[in-house]
Amino acid sequence: HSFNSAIVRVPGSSVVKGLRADDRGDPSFEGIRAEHEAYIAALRDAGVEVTVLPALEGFPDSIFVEDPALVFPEGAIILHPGAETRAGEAGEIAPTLREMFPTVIDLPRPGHADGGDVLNTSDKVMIGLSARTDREGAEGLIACLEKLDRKGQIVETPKGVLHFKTDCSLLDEETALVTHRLAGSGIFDGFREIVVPDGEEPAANALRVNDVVLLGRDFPRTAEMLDGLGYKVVTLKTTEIGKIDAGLSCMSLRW
Ligand code: CIR
Repeated sequence: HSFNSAIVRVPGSSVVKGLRADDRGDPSFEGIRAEHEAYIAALRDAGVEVTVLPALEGFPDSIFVEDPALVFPEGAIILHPGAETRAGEAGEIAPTLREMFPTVIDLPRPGHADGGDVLNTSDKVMIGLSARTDREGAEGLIACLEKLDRKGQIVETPKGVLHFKTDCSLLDEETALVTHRLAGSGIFDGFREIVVPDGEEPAANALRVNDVVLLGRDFPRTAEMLDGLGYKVVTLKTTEIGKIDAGLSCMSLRW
């Protein structure tokens, strides 16, 4: 979890029409912009050099750059997002990745995979099956990972949950922050599991960056718990992006 570099994309005004499972009303554009700016500042404060890509008005969800690609220091994989309105985001980010990475591999079609379903651990890359990531996409991704000398493992995303990482994140190499519904699933056998308090499920999509853990500000009980365990917690407002089902990992690609 030591990162030097990240890519983000600024939101366009179309972001207020981003996809969501439950409509709680459109988020405010100004609110999203402020949350995104604070996120970039937090990455920079954590020692990350951030490349900021321009807004794409034609793709309301394109601020969530984690989904159309997967990056490692040695190479990048261009994915194939499972939501129809997001599929074109892969082609939009590809030229930047081809410039920045020595190796770039394309996920074979027609499989689908979203980066939000992918959790990179020290010895393997977990790929959660979901409404966005199908078996064909997950298997294709395993083949791409092999070309980068990495091992992939297919896991189940809890039912009704957008992405695998909606419900989990790694706090360090041995510790997973998970929701109650994911805890005890066996997926994190061999890890220490820390369960987010009931009612704060979206807090599980935290983001460990170097020596800090970025956490949504609306989850005070989780913050207090992690603080008590000795983590250096930086809270960020995610109220508006939360209305379009996003947390902290989805707004950047990191390596
Ligand atoms: C979507 O439904 O695709 C976006 N509204 C939210 C994507 C969040 N991505 C992520 O957690 N990796």
